[in-house]
Amino acid sequence: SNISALQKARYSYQPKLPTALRGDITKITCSMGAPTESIADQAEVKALFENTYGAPIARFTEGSNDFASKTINAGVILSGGQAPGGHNVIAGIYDALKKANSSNKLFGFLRGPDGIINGDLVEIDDKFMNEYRNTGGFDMIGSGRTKLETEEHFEKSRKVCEANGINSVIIIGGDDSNTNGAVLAEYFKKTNAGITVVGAPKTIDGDLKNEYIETSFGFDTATKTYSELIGNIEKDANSAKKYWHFIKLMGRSASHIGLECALQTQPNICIISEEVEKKQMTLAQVVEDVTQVIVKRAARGDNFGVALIPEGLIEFIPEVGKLIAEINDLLAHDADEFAALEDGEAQKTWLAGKLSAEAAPVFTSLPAGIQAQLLMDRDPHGNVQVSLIETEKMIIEMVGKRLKELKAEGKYNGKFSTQAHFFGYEGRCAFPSNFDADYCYSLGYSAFILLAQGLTGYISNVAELHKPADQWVAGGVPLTMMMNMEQRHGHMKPVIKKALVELDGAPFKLFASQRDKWAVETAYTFPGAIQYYGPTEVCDQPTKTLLAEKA
Ligand code: FBP
Repeated sequence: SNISALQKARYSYQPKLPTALRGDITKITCSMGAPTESIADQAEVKALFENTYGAPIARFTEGSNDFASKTINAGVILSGGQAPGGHNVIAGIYDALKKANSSNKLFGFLRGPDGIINGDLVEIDDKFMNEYRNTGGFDMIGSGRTKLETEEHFEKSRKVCEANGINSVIIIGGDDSNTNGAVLAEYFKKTNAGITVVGAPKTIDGDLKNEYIETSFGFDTATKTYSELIGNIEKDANSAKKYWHFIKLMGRSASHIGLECALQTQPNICIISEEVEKKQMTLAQVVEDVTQVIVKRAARGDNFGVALIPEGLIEFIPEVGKLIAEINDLLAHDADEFAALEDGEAQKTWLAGKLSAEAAPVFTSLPAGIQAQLLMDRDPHGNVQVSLIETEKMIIEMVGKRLKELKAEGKYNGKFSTQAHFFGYEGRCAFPSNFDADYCYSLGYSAFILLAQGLTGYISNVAELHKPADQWVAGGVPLTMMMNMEQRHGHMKPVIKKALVELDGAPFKLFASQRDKWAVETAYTFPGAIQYYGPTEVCDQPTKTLLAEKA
């Protein structure tokens, strides 16, 4: 069979629920708070969400409900990149829905938002569900990056739901997908479609968080997976003492993943993109900082180390960010001219003639390989695909060059042998940690209660996550509350604000207070592999980011 021993054992893991969600599901009710406002641009957001704006925060308490007398048929969508725990959100919805009324049905829309638009769906039954409990990945129903955002999409979705008797939709996704979920909820309400929409916060990047959402699911498992590998590499580096390892870490934009991994493994270097931007650092300065750590360690005879580099770095170096924006514009406007160029060299020459006086020298300073990567295919939105750019190799090459100069000046006398790594996809589909398994199951369970209560335009919410699961506080938060207006493709749009690393936040401060020591000394820590069974302090710990934020 293709079922590993661990997968088999995980099938029987019973995720932990907050106390309020244990027991008889017909004895749970929502206590509603006061009307809410969006975090900014209240008048504009309110005008766009006439029917759903200002809804109260919901918290679950003991009471009674009419779930047993209702028939709820729900459809679930997995949207965007994989994140460990998605299947458990579905399991939480499924179990709550069947407990409330065994004739309720749960459908899975296939391959992401396309499933609801095109009417590709499958009914989930016990056997199908049981094959995916506590497993990683999104292979149960698939995912996709189509954005559910046009009126045509909404109308098609309405028809598909009507044809299948579906009266509730759950969107498991990141900030964009949940923003679109809010717009869909508003549309359904405005058109009296009788379909409610509830979201669940997903992304390994950890950038869907705010006052209410303490973390997005998947971040815990992904960072633990990367930290295991980083710790192992640190051990290897300190054993052989001959390599500097440069590790690029996934996370399209924010550096939460890098920061969390640094707190878990205490590497010599961890670049935080948000700090680079705040300090308006040039690429040369970033390279110099890294170089100086290598020089200091070499002076102690340590010609080895580990450096973490966030995937989004280059776009946060102001001058490189501007260069990329210029290239994006040029490629979009003069696409035909560019396509007619013969080869990479011709492309570079063409570009050199078009770039501004500010951007041209930045382009020239980049290693040839990176120059070529900046000219590669764009994503459907015309953006550079940062996960394809080998930033770790760029840093290695530029640092190597700088070290040669210092050597010639007699300021460095070490050896610089390197290894480059990229940790990304390997963290997105691991078996969810107990934390993510419990959190996701609770999110799914909560999502069902919200929609059974007839609430729409909400995101499922589980808080107090630094405490043991029985003390978690569950409920729902209206999506409009998390919105502000931002410029997107030339238009002002309501969006859920993306959370970047805050330089005055506790996790960054903790890192900043230690990093000079970690830079020079060898202070590595070795988290080891995620443990699913054993003592609580080994198996159920949330991330260091969460613990620092809630301390
Ligand atoms: P989501 O924001 O959709 O959760 O995806 C996150 C992510 O894993 C990023 O960290 C990464 O940059 C991107 O997806 C990679 O996208 P793709 O899977 O399309 O290569």
